[in-house]
Amino acid sequence: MATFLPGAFGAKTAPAPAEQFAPALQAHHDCADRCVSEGIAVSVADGAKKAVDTLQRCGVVQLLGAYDLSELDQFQKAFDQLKSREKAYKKLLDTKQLHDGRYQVYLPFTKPFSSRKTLGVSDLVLEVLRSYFLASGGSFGIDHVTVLTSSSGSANQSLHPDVHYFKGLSVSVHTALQDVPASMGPTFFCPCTGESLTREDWPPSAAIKMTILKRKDCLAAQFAPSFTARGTVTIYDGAMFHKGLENGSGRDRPVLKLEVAAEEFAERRNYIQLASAAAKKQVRRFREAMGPPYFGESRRQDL
Ligand SMILES: O=C(O)CCC(=O)C(=O)O
Repeated sequence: MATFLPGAFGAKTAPAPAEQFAPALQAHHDCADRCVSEGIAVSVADGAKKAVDTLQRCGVVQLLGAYDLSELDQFQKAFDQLKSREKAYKKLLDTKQLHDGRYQVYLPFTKPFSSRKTLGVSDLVLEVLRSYFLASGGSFGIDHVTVLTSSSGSANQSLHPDVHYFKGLSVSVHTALQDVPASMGPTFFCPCTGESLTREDWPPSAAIKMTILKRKDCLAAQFAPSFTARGTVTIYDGAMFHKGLENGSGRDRPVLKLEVAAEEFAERRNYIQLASAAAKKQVRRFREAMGPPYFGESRRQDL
């Protein structure tokens, strides 16, 4: 890549001098240091503004107590029922797309899964998504929803973004279905990464991305929560670098994984191309019900 890029801009183009990126690199370090030292957890009482600020700054935020635990019990009951219907469950199972011991099951568009709150999108989470997607035009809707399991013994993943494009196009909303201690291998993040949508910030953010890909490691401070309580909702931008850590706990780590995309990005990305016909059918139904411009909701007047 290093030899290809200068050629792409013409044979005589000189590479950008390293000092040109020095202030942006310092800003990246400062940003990651702050996210790690202050943490990325926001309580429901702190409100949407703090959550949006953390998501915009760090690329990730954890909302504590954002999912009502009695509703989560209902979710778990319905999911256990789905698992017991072996034939239906198998049709929705995807063992191809995820790596290193992880697999996922697409949820059917049936009650209670067909309610946005059941998917982890409380009014607070909806407000956070609305504010976050404003930077990329304001329109957003569901891409797909699964339960992702990092099974016991799952290996460390390599660092990756979920989408190889700009920030603000795809967001993951992960609800912990069980308490996740460090031994279960939580998701690890390189805060403040992902290519910037703004013209001035794009060159250094792309340079940081290339450097991380080459090093296979964060360039600045890194973050993995030491404990994530059941019902915690973690929201992160799909363009940021992250990886699932090794699950050496002896128990599976299931997460309700909802991906939300800007405008028609879900169609363009086509994440579901490897999914079964049954899974694709359910995803279409979710997209019809919770698609752009506002996750299938008419916007409240007071927002
Ligand atoms: O296991 C995790 O925490 C993250 C999984 C992930 O990022 C992936 O499979 O792409």
